[in-house]
Amino acid sequence: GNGYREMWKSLGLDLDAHDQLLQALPPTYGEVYLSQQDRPAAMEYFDFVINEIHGLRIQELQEHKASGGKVVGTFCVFVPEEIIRAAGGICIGLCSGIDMGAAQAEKVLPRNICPLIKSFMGFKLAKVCPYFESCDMVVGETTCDGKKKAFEILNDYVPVHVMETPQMKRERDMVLWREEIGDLVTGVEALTGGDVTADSLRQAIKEVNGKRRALLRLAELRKNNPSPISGKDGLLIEQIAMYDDVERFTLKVNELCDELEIRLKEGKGAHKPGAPRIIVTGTPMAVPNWKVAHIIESSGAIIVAEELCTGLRYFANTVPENGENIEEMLDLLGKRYLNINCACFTPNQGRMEDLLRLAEEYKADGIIHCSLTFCDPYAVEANRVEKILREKGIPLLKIETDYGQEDSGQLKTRIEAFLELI
Ligand code: BJ8
Repeated sequence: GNGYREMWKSLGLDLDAHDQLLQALPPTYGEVYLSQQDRPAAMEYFDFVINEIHGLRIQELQEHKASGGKVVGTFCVFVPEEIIRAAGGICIGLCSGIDMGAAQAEKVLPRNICPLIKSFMGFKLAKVCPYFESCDMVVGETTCDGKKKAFEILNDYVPVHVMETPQMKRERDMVLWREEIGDLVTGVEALTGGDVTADSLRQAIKEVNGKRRALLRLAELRKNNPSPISGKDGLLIEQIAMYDDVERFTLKVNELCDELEIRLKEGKGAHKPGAPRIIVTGTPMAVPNWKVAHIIESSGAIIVAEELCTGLRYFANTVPENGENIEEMLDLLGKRYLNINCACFTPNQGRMEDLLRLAEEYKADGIIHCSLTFCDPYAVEANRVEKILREKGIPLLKIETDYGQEDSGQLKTRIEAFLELI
């Protein structure tokens, strides 16, 4: 509401451009989310979070900053949130799923680049994202070429600490990654003025594990047939996980799971009996990118899992809590993170094994591979995915799309044809 205008102004937002952004969200949200029949009551909290997306949470960040705290933005699930928390900071996932400030972004970036990269640069240059403007530092990574090089430019506008993510997963890569983790500790400590101690790190690991376990509990419930929750709602929760308050979010996801367990006992599903069960895999679907999920589910299928960074890749593994001292804890943390199966790695066999395992565990009828336009790692790796799924007889549809709505009709036709076939 209007009560937040002063806050947005003090953050240096371009208020006119920001108004336009805020007007774009509600109609889409209403159409994609609020139109769903008989949603679990506990979804109310997540609706509230979206409704307050530039309000309450930003106010919380500002209060944290007013009492001397720091806010750190990230763009990749390789950046360990635990370290930022252990040093007293708040970690916010910044990657953005809407076309914003494209004209400004194109002043510093090529026209033909991944929409996720263009979007975060646009958000920064157009000054429309209060999360971005709340950040005291951003942590980047050397995953794909586009992001890696864009961080050099972003550093002109906000301090960026870049972690070198290896491209392979051998012993020597683990050694490099472990050193990068150590450097992040030093960098974050210098920013917050707080020490990462064995106690604060242990606590942070516990809290973030709690969040991941709640998400995993939700994912497990979706293995049921019928699934008690729509894939769109599942995706929404996974998106909110990136920036909401960790403890409150964990509590709310667990409350939702309690309700879903009751619904399951009552035989209530979120879809018609016999709906095809789909797993989506590929590039992240950052908030508010609901396009493909909405098309899939409004074509009569149910999405049962996201093999995405806004999905299982973010929470499928926890950090062992038995580290005895800080070095051991950082070792365990490093191992957990290097285990993530991003297409920036070569080879990326872990992702293929995961897909086969997930298809079986979630009883999927088909897999839809979605990559953002101009994303080479995922678009090329789609070939490996296709090969292994063909060997196992699992139907696959490959799509490439951006944040625009122009291709919605064409995507719907292709997705409907795929669903007919499986
Ligand atoms: S761990 S998937 S969050 S790098 S920005 S690679 S879409 S061209 S996001 Fe990612 Fe970390 Fe990997 Fe996950 Fe392609 Fe675009 Fe690059 Fe992207």
